Amino acid sequence: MSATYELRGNVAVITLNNPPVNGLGHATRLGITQGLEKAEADSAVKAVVITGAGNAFSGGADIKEFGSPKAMAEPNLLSVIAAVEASSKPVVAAIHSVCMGGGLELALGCHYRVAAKGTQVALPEVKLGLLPGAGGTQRLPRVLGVETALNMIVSGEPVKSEMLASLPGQKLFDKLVDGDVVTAALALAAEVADKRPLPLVRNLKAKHPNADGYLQFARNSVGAMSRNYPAPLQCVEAVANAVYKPFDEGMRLELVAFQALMLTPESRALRHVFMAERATSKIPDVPADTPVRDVKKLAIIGAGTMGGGIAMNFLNAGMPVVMLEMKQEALDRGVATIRKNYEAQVKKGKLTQEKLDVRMGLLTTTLNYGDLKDADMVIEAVFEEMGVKEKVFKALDEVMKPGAILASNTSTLDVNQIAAFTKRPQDVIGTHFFSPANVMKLLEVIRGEKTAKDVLATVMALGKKIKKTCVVSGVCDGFIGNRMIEQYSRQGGFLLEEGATPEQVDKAIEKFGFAMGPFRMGDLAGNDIGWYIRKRRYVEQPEMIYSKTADVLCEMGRYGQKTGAGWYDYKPGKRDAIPSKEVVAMIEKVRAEKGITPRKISDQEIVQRLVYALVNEGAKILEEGIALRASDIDMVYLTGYGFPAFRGGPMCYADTQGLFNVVASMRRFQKNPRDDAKFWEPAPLLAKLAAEGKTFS
Ligand code: T1G
Repeated sequence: MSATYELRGNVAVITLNNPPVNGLGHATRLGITQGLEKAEADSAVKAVVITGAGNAFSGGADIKEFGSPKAMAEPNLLSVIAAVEASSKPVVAAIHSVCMGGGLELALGCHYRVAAKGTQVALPEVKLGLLPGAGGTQRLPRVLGVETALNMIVSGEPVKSEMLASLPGQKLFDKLVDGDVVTAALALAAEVADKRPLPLVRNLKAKHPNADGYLQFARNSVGAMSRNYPAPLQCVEAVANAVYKPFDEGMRLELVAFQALMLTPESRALRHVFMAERATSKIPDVPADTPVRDVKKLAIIGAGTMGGGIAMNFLNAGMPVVMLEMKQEALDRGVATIRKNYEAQVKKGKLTQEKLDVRMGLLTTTLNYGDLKDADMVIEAVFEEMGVKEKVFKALDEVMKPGAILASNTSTLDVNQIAAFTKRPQDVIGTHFFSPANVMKLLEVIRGEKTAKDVLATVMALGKKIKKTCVVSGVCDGFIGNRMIEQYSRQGGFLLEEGATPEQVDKAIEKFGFAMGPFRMGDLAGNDIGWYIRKRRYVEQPEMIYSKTADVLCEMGRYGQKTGAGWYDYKPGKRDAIPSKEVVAMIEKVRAEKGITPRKISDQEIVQRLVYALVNEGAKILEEGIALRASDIDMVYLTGYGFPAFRGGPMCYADTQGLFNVVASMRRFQKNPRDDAKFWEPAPLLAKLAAEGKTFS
């Protein structure tokens, strides 16, 4: 049973026991109601305490149950909470560690609540495209006030119990304790055993000194934020009901809204992302308990933008870093940049001066490879050219101690070839950070053919320690993300030749939810980066056709913001993208040279051509075994390329569109008078899944 029952004197203790976070799955809910019935029937029992085993009171409803009949099977969470409220004996919640979602709603149904200091308290449902569906929107405002409750519900962010307990007039916690919360709850239970009437949160009032004004303000500010998915605004309306409507009416409306949101594609996508994020660390042939190597000290080769950004991740985690460059001025520049980045954070109040000093104190520099010998791991972030990598890895092979991990930050080059430069290919791995490396969450962990399992496990654990989303990739040109973005960019160029403008393409995909379209992104990152890669590809993969527009743009010296002009024009010192007549003229010239008569292209076709290009390449990456699972590909795009989370990632989005429909669109694109019709031949895996009516995930 996922909840135990024991008597402690004349108090019944019901302990949720559904590891890892006491998700309120059906068995756990049943365990609670059966415990309450037992306590009700036992005249010796004067009070009840509910708590959670292990490291959580409860992480909320069991997300893994969503979509299955079990999720709403009786006793559903509303029935459990009603049973708690209906108990004739006081029920005290003993809250600790994590009290989230349905777990907090369960606690709010109790008559009393005792919390341990340091407990993470949240109603995070909005992050799943939902709203609290078991009374959270009606009860939390009644114990914390409308403003605090609404902020928690709309943000979904956890708040420490001591912060909430310190709020004037709060009625969420009756006691906040340092020590054992169950002991404190038992003591409170003894105190209130005979006290009547039993306090019910539903009988309190949801208060705000200027409810009308505040709620209107909330509607306006949240409305702007929830442009793309309905949940945040629904949260505001539900909390407004707590102010203006009787409790039971507010509960009824909350349930209607919750059930409607549960069915939205946005919620399905966000729930997919929740599970996808946690699936990335699961590597079929590397068990979770694989022993990892002890990595205490890092060496970083290269003090440029990437090297400096990478170093900051480890300095932030309190790990000493030695940075190596060929010239002292490069080192000085790199260290100064790191210090400047930290100083900017201090200015914004995101970092204390003391922490800045600690982090800078962990950083040392050197011009000599010999000084790296005591590092446990080295990451090279030198120029993206195989000859340079060869020199670096041969030098590292000479000086690094046995068992040290040798990692390359290459973004596309062959990690197997790099490993072969050393006598220890089993210790070589790819760690592809995304710029800015100290900000972007994605870390592609490139597993070479000879990479040892414990090296992979070590790097995955280290990635988690520096708060990265680590996705394992096999070795291919561009790994997962850059290989797919190549097809996305190609389609962008073809769309220009066929009749679209950079602005129309960017606006269409930004309306879909991308933070930035391909052309604004190119101008930001630098159009010359893609130009360099294409020049290499023209030699290595002559069959890969590209639009000429991007090359002509670079030949015009329009590298983007860094040259003051790219796909767009820019006023000096400004970042606002201004449509460029010169670029339009260039595109028209390319069309004329290719004999293409421009046509009107719909936003829908733009979005499909860009996103389905990712899907088709992703399907190939999947069938080649480069990615372990479709949801890993989603995580690469969500955390490295600005794909909108409420769409779930390219593969999830294709599933929601129906793979049959995706393939049908690709067939239509094949009829385009284009020279890349063969690209739109659906990948075999995609065609197979579509024919069988299946999905990627
Ligand atoms: N249900 C099922 N499994 C869960 C879960 C949950 N609510 N929360 C976590 N897990 C699993 C997770 O999949 C992973 O499993 C393991 O626990 C460790 O997670 C009616 C309907 C609680 C702060 O949104 O924020 O209540 O991969 O790696 O870093 O209003 O998990 O090991 O197999 O994240 O220590 C609302 C979501 C649900 C909380 C712990 N609750 N969880 O963080 O561990 S909706 C949430 C978290 C709801 C009601 C509605 C975090 C955590 P595996 P982890 P962590």
